[in-house]
Amino acid sequence: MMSINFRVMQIPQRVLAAYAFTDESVKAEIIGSGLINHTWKLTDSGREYILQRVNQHVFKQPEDIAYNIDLVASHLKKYYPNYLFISPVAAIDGRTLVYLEEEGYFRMFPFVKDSVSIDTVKTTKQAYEAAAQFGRFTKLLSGLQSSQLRITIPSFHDLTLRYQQFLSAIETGNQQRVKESDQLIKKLLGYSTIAEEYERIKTDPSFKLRVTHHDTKISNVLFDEHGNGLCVIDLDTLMPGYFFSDVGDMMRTYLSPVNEEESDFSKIEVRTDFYKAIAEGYFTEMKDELTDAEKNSFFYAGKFMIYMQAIRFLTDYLNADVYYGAKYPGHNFIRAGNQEVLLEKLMEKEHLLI
Ligand code: GN1
Ligand code: MG
Repeated sequence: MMSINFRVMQIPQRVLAAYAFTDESVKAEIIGSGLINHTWKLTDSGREYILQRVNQHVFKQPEDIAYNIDLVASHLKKYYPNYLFISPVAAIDGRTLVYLEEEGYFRMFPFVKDSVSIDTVKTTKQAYEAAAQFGRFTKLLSGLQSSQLRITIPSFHDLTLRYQQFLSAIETGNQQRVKESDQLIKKLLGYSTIAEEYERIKTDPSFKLRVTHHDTKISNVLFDEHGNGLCVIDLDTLMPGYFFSDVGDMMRTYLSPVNEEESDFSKIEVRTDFYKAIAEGYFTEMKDELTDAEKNSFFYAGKFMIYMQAIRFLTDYLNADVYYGAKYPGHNFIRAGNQEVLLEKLMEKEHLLI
């Protein structure tokens, strides 16, 4: 089969054909650092696109993602026609999701001209702008009942479930790894009050379910050339959720100058001014939407997401890296340890940040 040659994974000829590209004209390069989907940038006759292969092990019903995107697109088009919403490009057959037996699901977006995307938050302005964009997105969709969205990953940010999966992995995972991770396991079990707090929140009616992005890392925001936020992208995990999922993931990924891949934990830091930038950016849009109870849980957002990611990485390590994969032995153990240190650093600054 003819395909474009590719370092990580080839783009099947049939996918290109579905969008009426030919091998001769299209150029492809891999981009993105996501752990779940494959992403390429395509250039064809001067036009640029983003092509993605949806990971079917993680997203069992990719049609649900397409459904959610259509739902949100028509709501925004109707009520906020000036909002920059990036709709998928339809294939020749009119579908926005291409399924090919043996190859899986693919979808494509236009590449927004002159947009800039970044991988690391270097300035407080970037944190502010991103937080404002995610806040704005949820606010503009407040007229849409979040229960209308399809659940693309059941219980995705259900910390109770993640905690139970962690406990099961300790019981039934690779016992060699369990033994070697003893100290980290104990530390993370020691933070179980974070999961208990979530249990309480779930029954508290002052915490609202809203249209929530659930993956607010900085590469999911597009900026213009002046560094102003343009819009958010990657709506795979758009589902009903709590504000602290989005705010917490921003804290998890913007506060420290180094990310979850860093193995030199002495580089992990919580930058107070970046925390403030997230809060200010988010509140410019969401101040009047959030209840008092939610505002009072702003700091909790960071604990919630960092803790959940720490136990998700460690659970995966104990379960032989079946979900995230590993580029070197112990990769998920390092990621989990990194997140545990980040959590400690955040908690140390609690008195400064609330
Ligand atoms: C995954 O694929 P990516 O990097 O966008 C994961 C997130 C984690 C993140 C950690 C569907 O996101 O929940 O926070 O890795 N997405 C899924 O890097 O599990
Ligand atoms: Mg994602």
